[in-house]
Amino acid sequence: IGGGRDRLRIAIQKSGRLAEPARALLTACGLSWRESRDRLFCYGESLPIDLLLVRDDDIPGLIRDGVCDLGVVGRNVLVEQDIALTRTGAGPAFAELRALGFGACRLDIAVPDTWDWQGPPQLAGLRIATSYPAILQRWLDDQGIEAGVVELSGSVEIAPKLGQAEVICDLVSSGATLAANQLRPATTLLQSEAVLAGPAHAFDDARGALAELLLRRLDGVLRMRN
Ligand code: PRT
Ligand code: ZN
Repeated sequence: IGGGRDRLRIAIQKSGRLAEPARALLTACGLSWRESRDRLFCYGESLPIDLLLVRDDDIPGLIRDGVCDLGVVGRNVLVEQDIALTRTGAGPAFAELRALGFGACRLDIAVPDTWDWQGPPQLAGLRIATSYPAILQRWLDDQGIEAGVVELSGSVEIAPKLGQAEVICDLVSSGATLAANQLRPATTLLQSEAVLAGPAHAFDDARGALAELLLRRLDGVLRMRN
């Protein structure tokens, strides 16, 4: 780490929603890899661009620590960790280099479907369950609303039923999960999709040219897909 490297290392999700499309996109950019035995690290063959297969939540931290140079991650995860890091005074940690056109979802406030939704001020004094406390708190601050933020790592949609919160703030794509829990989307905090993330500052060694080459190819592939 540091001191310059001549290979580029990209973190992608090991398994999950973004894993296959991320790999397919990089393959379409002309990258190929030699599979390693532990299948966590893939050595780049056609170009000196390697893959690290990890949990999506670890990707921003790996970029910040310089373990990886770039990552494919949901904007929701990137923004959440960027706000959290910026708060600690370190300054913006990440750059969103490209939106990748897959993994689309929204981070929504959802309320019980029996409620008559009258707008954000209705949330004042309530408890909101979420896995995205930093994005939610920033939005509440912007709106000038004081509400309780209940951080949960999963199963946010059942929090109202369990009495942990009155409303939730969670990712939504089809809306089926909300409907199955007698909730409905009320307002959107963030439009998300998979993005190519990098550090806030440009590379000052051979990785800079590699990253530029990749971005040029990526732009070509994304143009053909749209
Ligand atoms: O193991 P690892 O930590 O890597 O994976 P993970 O389980 O944390 O992530 P994963 O694979 O579930 O999601 C990865 C990324 O996909 C997210 O960070 C988002 O950027 C994106 N994405 C797109 C989604 C969804 N759509 C989505 N629908 N992530 C989660 N969901 C959830 C949603 O919260 C809801 O509970 O899926 C459920 C079903 O959604 P509906 O509205 O279609 O019913
Ligand atoms: Zn995750």
